[in-house]
Amino acid sequence: MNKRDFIKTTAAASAIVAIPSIITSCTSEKKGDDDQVKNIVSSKFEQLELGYKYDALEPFIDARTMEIHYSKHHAGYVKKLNKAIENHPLKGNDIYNVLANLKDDNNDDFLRNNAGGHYNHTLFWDIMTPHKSSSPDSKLMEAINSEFDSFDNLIGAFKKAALSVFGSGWAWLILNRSGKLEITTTENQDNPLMKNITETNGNPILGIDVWEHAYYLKYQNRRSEYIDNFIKVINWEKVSEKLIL
Ligand code: MN3
Repeated sequence: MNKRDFIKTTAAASAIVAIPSIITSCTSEKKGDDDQVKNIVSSKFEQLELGYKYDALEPFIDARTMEIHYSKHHAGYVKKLNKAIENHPLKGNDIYNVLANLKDDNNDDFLRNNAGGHYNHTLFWDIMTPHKSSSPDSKLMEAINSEFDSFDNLIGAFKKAALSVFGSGWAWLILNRSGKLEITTTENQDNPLMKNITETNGNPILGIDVWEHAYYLKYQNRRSEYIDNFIKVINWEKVSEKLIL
């Protein structure tokens, strides 16, 4: 089996079980010696700290947008997620299991919007950086060349997808269930981990928020310019780490 076939064969399985380390949303805590066996699980989802200051991505993403986006929008999703999960059968699961088991059913809408909102934004903060020198590692570059022929083609296709989202949503670069890179889009706060809901499934390694709240203060209706500038702050080292083959 050559390397490429090996990657294809193994990635389909690992894509399902691999748990990227970006979210520690379910904390296990031991409640004293007597309860150690029980390993009480608290279903409290928490917002991770931003790895840089609000103004760190200037002039590409402005400080005011970052502050409102992180401290109001994302914080709001986390608060509502904790409320939504409280009386839901999926209580006690980590975010990946929650997303994977959501149903396309009105009863799950409140949890769906807020679990998606939490996961999506956690990924979004993580894959941006003030340091502009990053580039895909050799493994990711090989996968990009294999599926898109070139890095420039990938960027072009990603931008086109991000522009195509009608209304609020996200564009993604994912490792799909066949172990291949694929670009896809979702509405609202859906994402490709919601396998019962979205048509295209897989593990996101890159995502762009194209809700107006992500860019309107600085860019107004100029989504294209926002996308170009987002691309300039992508943390390709982090994106490369998320490609678990
Ligand atoms: Mn947002």
